[in-house]
Amino acid sequence: GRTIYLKDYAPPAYLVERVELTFVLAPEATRVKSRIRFTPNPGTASRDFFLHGEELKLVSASVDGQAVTPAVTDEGLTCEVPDAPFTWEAEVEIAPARNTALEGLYMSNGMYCTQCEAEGFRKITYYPDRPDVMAVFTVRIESELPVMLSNGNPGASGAGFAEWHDPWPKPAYLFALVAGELVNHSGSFTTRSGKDVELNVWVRPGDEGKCAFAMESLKKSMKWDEEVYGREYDLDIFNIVAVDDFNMGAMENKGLNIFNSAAVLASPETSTDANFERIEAIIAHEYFHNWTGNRITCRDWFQLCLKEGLTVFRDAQFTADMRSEPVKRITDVIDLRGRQFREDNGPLAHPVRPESFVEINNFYTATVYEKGAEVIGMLKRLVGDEAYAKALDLYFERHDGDAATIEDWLKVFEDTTGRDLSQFKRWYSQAGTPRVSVDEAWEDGTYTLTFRQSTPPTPGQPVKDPRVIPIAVGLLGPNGDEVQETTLLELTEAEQSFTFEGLAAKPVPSILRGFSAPVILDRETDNAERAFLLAHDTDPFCKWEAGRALARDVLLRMLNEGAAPDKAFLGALSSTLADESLDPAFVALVLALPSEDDLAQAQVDAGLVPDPQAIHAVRERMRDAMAEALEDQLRAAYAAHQVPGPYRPDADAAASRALANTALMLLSRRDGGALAQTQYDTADNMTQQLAALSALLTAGAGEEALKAFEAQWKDDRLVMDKWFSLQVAHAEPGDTAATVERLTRHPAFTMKNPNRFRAVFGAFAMNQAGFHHDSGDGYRLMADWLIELDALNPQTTARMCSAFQTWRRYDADRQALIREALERIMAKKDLSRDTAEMIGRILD
Ligand code: BAL
Ligand code: ZN
Repeated sequence: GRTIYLKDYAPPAYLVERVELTFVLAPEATRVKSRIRFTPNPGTASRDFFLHGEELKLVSASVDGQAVTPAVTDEGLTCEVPDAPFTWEAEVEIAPARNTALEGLYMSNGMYCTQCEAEGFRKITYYPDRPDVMAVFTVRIESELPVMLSNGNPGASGAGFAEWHDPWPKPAYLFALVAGELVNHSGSFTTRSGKDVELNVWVRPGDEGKCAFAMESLKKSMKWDEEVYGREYDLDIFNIVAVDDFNMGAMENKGLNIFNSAAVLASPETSTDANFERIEAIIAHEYFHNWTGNRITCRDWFQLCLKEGLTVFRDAQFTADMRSEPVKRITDVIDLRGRQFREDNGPLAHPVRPESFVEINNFYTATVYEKGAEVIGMLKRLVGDEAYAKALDLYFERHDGDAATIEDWLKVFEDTTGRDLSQFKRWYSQAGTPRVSVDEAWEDGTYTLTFRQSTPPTPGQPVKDPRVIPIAVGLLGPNGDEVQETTLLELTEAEQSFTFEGLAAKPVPSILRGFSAPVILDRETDNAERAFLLAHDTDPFCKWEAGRALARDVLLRMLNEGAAPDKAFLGALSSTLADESLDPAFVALVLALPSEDDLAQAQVDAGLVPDPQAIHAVRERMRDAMAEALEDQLRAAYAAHQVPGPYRPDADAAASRALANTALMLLSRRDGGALAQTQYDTADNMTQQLAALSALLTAGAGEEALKAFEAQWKDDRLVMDKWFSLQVAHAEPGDTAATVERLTRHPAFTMKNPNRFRAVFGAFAMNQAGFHHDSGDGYRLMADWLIELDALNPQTTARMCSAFQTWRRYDADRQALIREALERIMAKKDLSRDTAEMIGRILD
């Protein structure tokens, strides 16, 4: 594959004024006619006319009505054209039924649908498929299917055809088309300026009953974006479609969002609390893209974080407003560390704004999305809420209709605040997670914190410059009272000190409140202080973080020194459980131990080679100890947090269930699963049913329930995904590969459905002790299946390769086994560009 560089960006030679597309749909031979009005770009001297196009059969082409014979390659075509406005017409043939990559126009259960971001439109017709070419689209769809949708507002329709017109200029990646036997759940929304918008959630017949929650989430999102960002919807209609076969979570196509059915269909019987929360967040995310992504798009794909970081930040704000702000923040940090820090710390590390790529699909990463959102959170903290709001207003005013860059984005903040953001910009250009160490000094009522920052080398970036790091700090007195409320320190130097005066006694510092920057904080401290902060800190994040650090420390001592489960730690958990002022969701988060991956990384940080099986065993032992020491309290918490009445997916009810089910998981270690069996038998919603099944599997008593679950849900794809995943997640280390292999032989297993593949192999990669079992069976099995999948679906295959990204942290034997697996994938004939790039980077 050829490498594309940010530094090589050149504006397009021709711009598009308008596009007319006609689709005559047929599974094996869809005809796509295009009529495109091109005009020379006054912003560039180049007149090289190039249209992207892949896997297309060109039937005919003309320029201003004169037939032409373009020079066609695998990547597109070139043609002699005038240095003046002209009309290009072409007809191509494509085969959606044979499109297993799920990119471009493809079929899912008899339904036609599209996925064009990032570069899928070029598999539909010849076009300048780059985001800085924005055009007004008119679409005509011809087929006998009852529902035919595209972007924008509906135009004429009749027997066998439907027309759509999108008045807002957009890049081709936001194009969408759907046609099928669909039914809709409809609703409406009146914008703040009084415009009525028709809303629809389109699904396959039978799923009508699972749309209400998505519809409510959409209305909440529309209202929130008006209230918080002053952003109003801009078309007469907003359609959402659920598709079973989809590589991503969802896609923000203008006026026609297409969703993985897992990210939209919800019912109490089939969806967990986590599913409801995720659906609400993804609906919001895609809707918010209408302004941050669609009205203002990206100049080129290197600017992906411009829309994704900002939209993730916005959806996180939304979730915090709809639910619990502290719980959202803590769970986001857990996710960031589990996925983004992991990425930043290995061979796949890249800046929030990458500078090169081979396949852009490989850069839809936790770094671009989640770290991209963290960077915006830091910016907001640094300039303050008021300036942030002003800067955003200016951004929308100045760049509406633009394909913009990170420079444009930072400039609105500079112009609003007068701040120089050149040092801050390093957050976009430097990869790697900064490490911040802190020392304290106390003398005559003056308390000094000295910070040092450094960022380890990452691929292509051996040396890093200091960044601007906002560090929110508070101080607690010896009795636990707060003596210094949260204040923001701006660390800009490699080493810098900050003093606090007039204190009566040496304080206990609460550092990085709210996780004010995506850094690793190194601080020499002891478990007594961690327990003190867990008990007294007023900042929910730092309070939780203290408990997390305590847990990590005692687990590492068990692992590295053969220590017994720490009594003081169990005591701290007991106090947390006893504190009725706490949100039960917070208590559940404190009771959850650091992940196996987290502990493996902590060992690496301590200069040790992690043993995944030993890590697994130690966590099991600690959970047994927790169950034993806390049994009475857990029983009481379980009873106290049963939620009466019909299921509601709101944050309070979900919080109670989270604590009760955390207790249930631990109690199943004491009672052989008796309580879990009772819950399983009486559950009237999926949260309770799945938690009970999980607890039964923990107790080794889940065989019957697994069978019953399968019999009950065999016709529900999304629920069956949970059934597949759970078995892999609960498999013993030595039995995980065999479990995966057995599940791949299940009649309901299919490689063609990304959700099902991920249910099994995503769970496999997450089961660290099983995947990294010293037999090497895990690596071999994963490689076998990635090789198979690559021929069908490169994008999902490439994503799954990240299972191997931590390989250099393991012992020589495991590394040799992994290398062998990776080299075997690399040697596969016709390996996709996507997978080749990923394996190449991992091996490098
Ligand atoms: N733009 C791809 C899907 C999403 O981030 O919303
Ligand atoms: Zn997005």
